[in-house]
Amino acid sequence: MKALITGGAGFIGSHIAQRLLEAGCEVVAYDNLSSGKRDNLKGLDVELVEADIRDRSRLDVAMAGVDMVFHEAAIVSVPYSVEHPEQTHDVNIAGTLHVLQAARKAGVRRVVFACSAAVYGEEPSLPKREVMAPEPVSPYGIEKITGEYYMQVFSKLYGIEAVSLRYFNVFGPRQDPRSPYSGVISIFVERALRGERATVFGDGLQSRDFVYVGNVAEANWLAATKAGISGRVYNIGCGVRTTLNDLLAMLGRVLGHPVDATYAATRTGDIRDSVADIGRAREELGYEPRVDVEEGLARLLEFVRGR
Ligand code: UD2
Repeated sequence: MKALITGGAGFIGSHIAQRLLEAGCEVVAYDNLSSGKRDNLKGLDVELVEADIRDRSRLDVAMAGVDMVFHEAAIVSVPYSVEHPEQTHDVNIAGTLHVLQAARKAGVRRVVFACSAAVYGEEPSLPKREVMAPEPVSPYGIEKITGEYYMQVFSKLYGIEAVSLRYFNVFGPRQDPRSPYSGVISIFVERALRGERATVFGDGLQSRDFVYVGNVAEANWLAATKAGISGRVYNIGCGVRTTLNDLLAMLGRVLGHPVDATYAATRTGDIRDSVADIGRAREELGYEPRVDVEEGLARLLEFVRGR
């Protein structure tokens, strides 16, 4: 089986690559290296195509003979989308349409789309369930729900099998900690190891469903291989709500010393609370988040220290 991963040299993409190789797939990573890195694929038997998802002709060539596509390429930052909505629209919506069109043209059997919990936005009830009406509060949220609608419409109109996974807050090895737009765990870990204080935007009582990247890679494999789920949407998290203050305490436990934090203003476009109901993924995909947050943090620390 041949698989193509857009954003394959990125954080999540490279973990999917690893999972697919374990399953015996031939893997192509399609990445413009804007945030992805060659290094993320070191030691993996993966063909890297260095190209942009907005480049249809390169996509068409790369899709030849591909059976399944994992569409991870995106500008993933909520605050960046607030500042640069036209650019994120272009990559996250137009880019997704290009990927779907190229996949359709090449006769790809199934596309698995990296959607996001950001689609729930202001919908106040917890935990988040897939049947709730999306209420995005950032351009990023709009872009991800649009991608998801495209998956569903392509599945109905053209018969291409398309499945969306709404990732909650993914963390783990190879997540880049160096940008202000990076995921909070990668930033906190990096700062803690340098003996620097973490900055918490807000009171630290905002909550997220942090999910270790290995669980997400497994969910992708299940979403690519389960029969009869075309057009479906699944939450992928742990189903556990962790506040940023809880996270700091947990990190302190794993590190063996407390992590100091400074509290600053709340970030524009941020949602307050987020936790997934993963019942549908459990039932229909057989998904189980085998690595919990604390174990994931320990694995991340081991990786960062060994680097
Ligand atoms: C994450 C994903 C996003 C989307 C969303 C789904 C990243 C980078 N973004 O957005 O793609 O899938 O989840 O809900 O993974 N914070 C601090 N200090 C810092 C950095 C962040 O307090 O130094 C706070 C931030 O204000 C927010 C929380 O931590 O309240 C999580 O921020 P994030 O950027 O890690 O993730 P989020 O939920 O905005």
